[in-house]
Amino acid sequence: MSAWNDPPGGFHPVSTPDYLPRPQLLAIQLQRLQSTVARAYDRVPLFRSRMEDRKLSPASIRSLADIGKLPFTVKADLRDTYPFGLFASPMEEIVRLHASSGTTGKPIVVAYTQSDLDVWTEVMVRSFAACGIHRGDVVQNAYGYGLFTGGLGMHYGGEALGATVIPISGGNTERQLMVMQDFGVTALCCTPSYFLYLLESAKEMKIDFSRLRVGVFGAEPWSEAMRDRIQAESGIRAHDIYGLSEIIGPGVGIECSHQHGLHVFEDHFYPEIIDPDTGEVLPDGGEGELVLTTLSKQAMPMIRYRTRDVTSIMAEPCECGRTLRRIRRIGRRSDDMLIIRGVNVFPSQVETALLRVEGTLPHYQIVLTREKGLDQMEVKVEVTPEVFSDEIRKLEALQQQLESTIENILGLRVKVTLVQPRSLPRSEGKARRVSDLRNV
Ligand code: DLL
Repeated sequence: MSAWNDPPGGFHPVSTPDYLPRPQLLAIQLQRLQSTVARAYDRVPLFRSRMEDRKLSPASIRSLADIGKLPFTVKADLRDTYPFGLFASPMEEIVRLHASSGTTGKPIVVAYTQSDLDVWTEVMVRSFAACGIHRGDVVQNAYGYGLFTGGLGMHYGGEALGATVIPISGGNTERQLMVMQDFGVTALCCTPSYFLYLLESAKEMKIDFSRLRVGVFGAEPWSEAMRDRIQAESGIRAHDIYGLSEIIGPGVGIECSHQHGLHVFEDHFYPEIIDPDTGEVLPDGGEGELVLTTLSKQAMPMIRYRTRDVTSIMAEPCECGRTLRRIRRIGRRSDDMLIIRGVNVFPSQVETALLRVEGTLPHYQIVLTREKGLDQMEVKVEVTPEVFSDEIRKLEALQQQLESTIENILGLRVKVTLVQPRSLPRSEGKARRVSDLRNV
């Protein structure tokens, strides 16, 4: 790691794997793909049975193109094998667990060996370096610490780079701004929407953070227009960082100084783009769903994981000289997952919560708005006619019960509004449960 710890000026990017000649990179990918497939086949019953169904064995993978023969893995597989069914390492070798939203009441669980954590730290070091962050920088990490991968993933990367990391975690805007000003913060890690909120609050509080130079923003989609606004209003460089728990966490891909597509750390993650309807692999440049295969993960190898994120591969070389291919910024998903203040939410989770509480009808509507750049989520829920005629005290108790049940499942506090029976719009076809007013 010494090359990445060098002080500014002495930094030698050419010694990172970001600049490997493509043939060398492809050889590493093939060798790692073969050992990943062998590991998954030997140790994970679900992968083995799916491969056997297709009359495949690890020996069937002779070239990188052979990856197309392998079955996909989807989020439901993590749910169905909850909590530990996809682990390929014994518990004694697993040193960390994280979790992310599932589609119902239970989260999905992901595991790391020490070697997996080392890989994660390495890709985060390479991500920070690509954003121009180095030793001597003061990095405020406002991603949530805990089961969410944002906090700890960024944290260890920042420390290994040699930067000064402030593990402030999310929330408490006034304290964030005070720290930013008083500690001379030069780099900030948080969701882009939270940064907009910080900007607004800083203006109101007349806080000066002129030393801030770089933002490492991700965990939710954000547009080029939003970047322009952030950069113009704050004078910083705003970099997009992508990742997901199932694959590792933040650090799957990052924008370099050219801010034109995210370089994927292809020596650890193998990207493909498929047509979400047919599963057919699309050529470079075609827009579709990103599918990722881990190439070095031990505790939880993922074979052809369907991310549901829609993007395309940009195969043309980047001016920065990195040989890692890029993906376009992710603007949308091919499923109904919502991202509210960086938290993943499936409407089906809200439904699960409502079904746990008596007195409500399974008619609900999720309304999303944005106030001062911060996402707000309201759930309108129809109550039964009996409950509706109850006294106000009982209705208030029901509303509070719903808010805490939803918070338990989503990990997010939302506003619940009880409405009269039959007052929400009904649709004849597919129910339209989400009204997204964030960008209108
Ligand atoms: O959000 C990991 C992360 C933390 C990434 C901090 C970047 C920064 P999950 O909670 O598992 O992991 O959510 C993963 O969030 O499949 C995308 O839909 C979305 N997402 C993550 N980064 C971006 C991004 C983390 N830069 C899901 N642009 C992914 C758009 C993003 N969507």
